[in-house]
Amino acid sequence: MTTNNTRLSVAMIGHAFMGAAHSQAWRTAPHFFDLPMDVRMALVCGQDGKRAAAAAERLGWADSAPDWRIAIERDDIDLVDICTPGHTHAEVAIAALDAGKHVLCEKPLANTVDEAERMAAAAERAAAHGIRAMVGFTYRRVPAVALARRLVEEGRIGEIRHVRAQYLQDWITDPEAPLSWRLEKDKAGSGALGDIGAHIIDLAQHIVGDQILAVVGHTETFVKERPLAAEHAGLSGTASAERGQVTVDDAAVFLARFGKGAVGVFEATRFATGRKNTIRVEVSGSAGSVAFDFDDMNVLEFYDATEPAETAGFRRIPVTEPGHPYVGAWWPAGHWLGYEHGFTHQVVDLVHAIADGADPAPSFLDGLQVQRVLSAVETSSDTRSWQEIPR
Ligand code: SOE
Repeated sequence: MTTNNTRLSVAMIGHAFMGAAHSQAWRTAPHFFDLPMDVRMALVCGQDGKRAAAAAERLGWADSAPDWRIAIERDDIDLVDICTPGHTHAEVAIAALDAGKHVLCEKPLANTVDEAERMAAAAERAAAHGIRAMVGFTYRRVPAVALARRLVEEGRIGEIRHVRAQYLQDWITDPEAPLSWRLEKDKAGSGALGDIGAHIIDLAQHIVGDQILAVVGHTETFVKERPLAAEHAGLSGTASAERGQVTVDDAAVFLARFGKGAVGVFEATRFATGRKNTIRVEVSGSAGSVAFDFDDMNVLEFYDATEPAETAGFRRIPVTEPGHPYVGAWWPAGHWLGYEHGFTHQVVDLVHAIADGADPAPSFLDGLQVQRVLSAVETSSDTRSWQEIPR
């Protein structure tokens, strides 16, 4: 249901895994949430015109084009949604913002701090004209994560002491798994660190409402050479006879100090055999703890240290009540949500921010800060030393 005040025509760039997830969000949001704008899925762009046309048909876009520049040139496009690999983000986002188009950009914001700084500067210039930019750290919008943030904000767990965050996958444990673009530094920027480590950095900072000030870490590439991909490969794909160098990390681990004194332990890996997409964040405070596990994503664990010791204990809160963040728009209590709902919530929050003339979160500045943490972890690993995060 929309109130149809103003039209928002969207062009999406890229149509693979993330493109499909974003498409379902744009399709679904107006049907479940009262949006202040009339969203139109106007255009999808991809390098291969035929594949882009097929994606338009399959994913619900009105039109397709073989070049992202067409989205920038078209006057009827109000928002550009970037779902392509990291090396394209800066060029597309800056062109779109400079052309007066709102931008939603997949994470990590960029491949380097320099690119992220230029993107944040473009977002600041555009904001002066009412143009908004958001980075897609989608897991913030899982209701149980939003509830964790709310409880921390309300002081329910007191002063934050510890953050434990893990993002565990295993899709390249097999040394013969092909070398997809996610394993190439010039396309992806980094490996597990930027692809999934970026999510837990954002999640941790978001939940505790604080920023990482310094890190010490180690990155590792376990399998240094792999077969090249025989065909365009995302998380799967077939291998060719030729081999190539893996130029990114397979795993990254680091310790962190937060601004208000908390300490953090982070682990991001594509080699956690048996773990497909496990995200765990646990925060311990002076008055309690919260713990989130994406494998049980509709539940938030909460420990209230102010309860009498004889009955205190971690409680599983099913985050499915209408009063829980985002949940009221969906199903009656007890009917669980999934991976895709976070993307819908992301679109809903972005459309509201645009209509309200407010800065959406996470902003490009937030994306830049995460980029600085990623870069500091790499420098720390290279130099074997603690690294401060520039403010
Ligand atoms: C692959 O690791 C990937 O698709 C990431 O790129 C996404 O950001 C994550 O949500 C799921 O896994």
